Amino acid sequence: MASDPVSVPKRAEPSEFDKHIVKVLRHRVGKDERAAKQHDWYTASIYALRDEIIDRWISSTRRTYDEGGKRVYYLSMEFLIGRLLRDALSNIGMTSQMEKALAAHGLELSALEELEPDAALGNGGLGRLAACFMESLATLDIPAYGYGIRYVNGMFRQRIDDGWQVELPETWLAHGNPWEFERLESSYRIGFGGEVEAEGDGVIWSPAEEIEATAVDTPVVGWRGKRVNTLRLWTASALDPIRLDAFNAGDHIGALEEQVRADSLVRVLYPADSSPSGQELRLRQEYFFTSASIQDIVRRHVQYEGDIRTLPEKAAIQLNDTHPSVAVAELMRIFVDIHGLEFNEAWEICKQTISYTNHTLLPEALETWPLPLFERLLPRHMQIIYAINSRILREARKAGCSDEQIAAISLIDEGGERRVRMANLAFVGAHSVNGVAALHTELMKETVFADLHSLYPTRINNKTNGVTPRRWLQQCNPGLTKVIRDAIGDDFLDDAAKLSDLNALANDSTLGERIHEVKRSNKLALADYIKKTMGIRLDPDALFDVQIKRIHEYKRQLLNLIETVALYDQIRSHPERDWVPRVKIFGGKAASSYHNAKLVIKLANDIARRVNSDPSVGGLLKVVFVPNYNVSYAERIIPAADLSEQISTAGMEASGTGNMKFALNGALTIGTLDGANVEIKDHVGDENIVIFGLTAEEVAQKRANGYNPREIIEGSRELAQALSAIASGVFSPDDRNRYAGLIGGIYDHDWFMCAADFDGYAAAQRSVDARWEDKAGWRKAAIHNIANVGWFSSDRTISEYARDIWKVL
Ligand code: T68
Repeated sequence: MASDPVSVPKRAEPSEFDKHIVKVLRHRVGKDERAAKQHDWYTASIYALRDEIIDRWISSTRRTYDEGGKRVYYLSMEFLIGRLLRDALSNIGMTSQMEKALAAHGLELSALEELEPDAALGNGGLGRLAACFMESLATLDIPAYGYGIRYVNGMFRQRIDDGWQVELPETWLAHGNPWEFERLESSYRIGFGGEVEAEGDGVIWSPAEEIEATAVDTPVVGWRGKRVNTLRLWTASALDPIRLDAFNAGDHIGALEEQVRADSLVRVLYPADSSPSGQELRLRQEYFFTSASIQDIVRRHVQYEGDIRTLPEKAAIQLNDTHPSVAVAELMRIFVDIHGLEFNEAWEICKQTISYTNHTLLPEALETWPLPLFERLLPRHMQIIYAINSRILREARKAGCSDEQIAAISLIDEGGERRVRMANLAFVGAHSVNGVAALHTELMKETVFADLHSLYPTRINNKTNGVTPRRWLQQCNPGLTKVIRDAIGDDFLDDAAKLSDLNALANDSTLGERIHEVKRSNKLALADYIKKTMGIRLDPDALFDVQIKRIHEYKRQLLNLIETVALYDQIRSHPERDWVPRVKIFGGKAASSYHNAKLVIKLANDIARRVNSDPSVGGLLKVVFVPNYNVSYAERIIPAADLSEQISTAGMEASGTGNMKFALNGALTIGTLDGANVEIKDHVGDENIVIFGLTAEEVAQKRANGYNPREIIEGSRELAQALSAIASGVFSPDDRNRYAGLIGGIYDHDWFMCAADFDGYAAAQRSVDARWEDKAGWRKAAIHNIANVGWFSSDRTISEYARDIWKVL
């Protein structure tokens, strides 16, 4: 049906907007409305909407120039923006206009929305946070640019073949991208390699290779369309796309080599999260987009302000993790080599301009580069880093630091192969270094940055993450939004903190009933989708227990699976008990090189196959691993969840943001005292969240004092049985040894402490069952969750960055 021409029913006078869409369809898409296919209408709808957006975009930009305001620049390797049509329509307030206009042609907006590819230019939380921040910046009327890379292939598409993850390229640009504007006039040269020579007082860097970066802009519409900001993504091309001399001499491939090298820079997103890849191409990508962004920022400043020295008054540059931290050296290079500033003065200006956000404490995730590679690719930057380092280390020595402390502070890791420490570079080059949840920030001070923190004790600060309530409540859950509006009015639409008015209504059984009905209909919609796409039938009255996120050992999908197996055993051993029917939903991608994470996906699928086909569980337990989890899938699943799994080993999840989205949609959390879970608990109240497991402090103590998982397993019959069932091949009869190594790891070291937390987790799950049986109690807890997580709006987070770090509010 999708490609059929759409028949035109008789209708009333067309609206102005309707006329506009038809005009766009003819003149820009080049189609007659009688012959237009769904996809033509989709393109025309976006173009027509875009016209509304562009007017506001231009006026937002003009306003910033006229007011001479300070701009925020958010540098991020990743922007996980997902689909934009629904978001833009809703924020600009044109959803029903669009619906009516399309209905006049027999079209449904929701069907056209499904045609939009999901822009997955990110891995997980870090990239999605950047997208939420962009929306909140526009909403709060803060002039801002997001800077990143226009990957041709974003996050891979995940297919599940016989239970195994298979990675396929995702071609989100295959049908063009109606949202983007190429800005050929905004192009910069990016150099790599070559020589550095002294010349007079200064130096000249002559790169061996140069690539051109060109801006491609996407408008970002804030809530109620007040401001439209720019997401500027860089694409790469060769200065000389085809070397005609080589081509004419018969070297047809060699003639195109430069273009191929340029293309490869922006070809793919590195699909590994929470662990940097360490390959040369990655460092090239980092420098490519960082240099283009810094050149663009400096160009804009000098053009309008004249004096480079006033940069910090007009520009705040936020580094999203260390991926753009070469910005510190690049800004210094431009100040010193191009604008002729003296090093010390340049350093002060640099620090005042830059700030850095840390997203992980995992030691293996802290980015470092082999010094020879760095020096070969960026010889001038390496010199600058040495110069910064000598200043910092002299300062440290003066402050009385020990040799050991100096070694930890140094920008160069001297243990073994010498490496450049990007986190230390970002730390010293920034006036603010922030963590993303209160616990994470405290741990930053105590662990990875302990010595830098003692040298610069006021630099580290906390900015607890948030999510945009437009996408994660209003747009993904219109049913719940309507119920809330009926209950407390519209104030919460502009200020999520106002959701707290719901607290007074927590005992209102009519409200509880209405929220329950919305949840049920969201569950039904998800069940329909899963039936249609996977052929698995789900009971919408069962408890939907959901863990969706990147697959990583520290996130402990394995703990959840072990508990699932234990529950399966229990149900079979005690069929006489009143079990709460559960649906366990899993989703997420594993880095392609991450063996254990891929094995966890296979295990989830193996367990699902066995459990779902076992008549003895009688539909009391279903297990589903949804393939290709992405932003759009999250928008379907989160509104349908009853229980949100946030069960990372305490101290390892910096914040989490899915936890906030689930609570906002009325799910209860089962979780550890990790990341932002701690603050969610403080906000919703102890009685409205289910907490279990070791604390971060206890985890650290156990690790320090020798932890013996074997002893714990021997003391827990349920755990021992579940582990031995998995290890012995009960779920993998085709390859009985498949999970021997994975489970063996739990016996031998259990780095993520699944064994230590198992009994607590299983007991917490049974307490969830008991709560579920108390329908009124569950509904009340759901209301308290919705009511009290307004604080986790990214508007609140961005206001704090704006006030404390960027000084723009
Ligand atoms: C996440 N980090 C944190 N990293 O894990 C999560 N890493 O706790 C937090 O809520 C979120 O950031 C936002 O602060 C990531 O998502 C990556 O995706 C990543 C990508 C490349 C390299 C390293």
